[in-house]
Amino acid sequence: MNQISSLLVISASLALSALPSIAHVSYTGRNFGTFSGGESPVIISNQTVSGSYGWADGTDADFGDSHRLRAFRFSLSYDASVTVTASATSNGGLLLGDLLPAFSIYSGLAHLPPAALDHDGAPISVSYLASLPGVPREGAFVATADWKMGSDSGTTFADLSSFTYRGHAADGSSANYGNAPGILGDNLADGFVTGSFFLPAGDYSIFVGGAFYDGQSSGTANRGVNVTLSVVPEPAAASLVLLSAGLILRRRRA
Ligand SMILES: [Ca+2]
Ligand SMILES: [Ca+2]
Repeated sequence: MNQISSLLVISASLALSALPSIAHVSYTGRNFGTFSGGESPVIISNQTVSGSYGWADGTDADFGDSHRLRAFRFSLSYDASVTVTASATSNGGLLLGDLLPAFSIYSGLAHLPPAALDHDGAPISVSYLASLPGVPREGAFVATADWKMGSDSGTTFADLSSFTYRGHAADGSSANYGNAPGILGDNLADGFVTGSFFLPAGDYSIFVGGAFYDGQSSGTANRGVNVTLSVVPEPAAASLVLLSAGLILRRRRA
């Protein structure tokens, strides 16, 4: 390789590493906030996912590329029933007519700015995935179990972000999401899916992506999606809130 082409290669790899971190796991513009009781449902509109298959691709043995999904976050101040709805949209003409949305919820968050953002290609992510038994992985994302991923700042596996699986919902049926065991479809492939989950207080990530397993042939163009979060305190937590409100009232009267 002559000097000019090595320079070209160096600048090309610099350009790659300088790619904006929006391609990595980021919650910017996708934070539902903290729920402490009584909030109205929150909708985050006009989001996109890349390709129609990202979620389904994470149901198989070689995992999936997290760049094909979008990450959302929320926090619960106490135990609650959480309903997540994902709905395909035209999003300014981006709808290609083939987004069957699916999502998974995990306890835990990716690294947040100003820390470096997590991605599948970070050296610590790659060495972690290589350490797992079984087939080589095509990415770090796992749709129906726990998974881990790190940033370019990570040096040991302890630096990885941990996503502890809490549940999922998928649009359609095995006709679109394939035959991996344990997938809960809504049996109506209509671009709409919803699911409810009892979750303890804590910080959560939602990864939303396409549920069309064989959709890789239709490319990675963006598909539009709206995501809604509705939080209802679990009865035990709700009665605790009422109880403490009652105690405050009694104290005030006294
Ligand atoms: Ca896969
Ligand atoms: Ca549906």
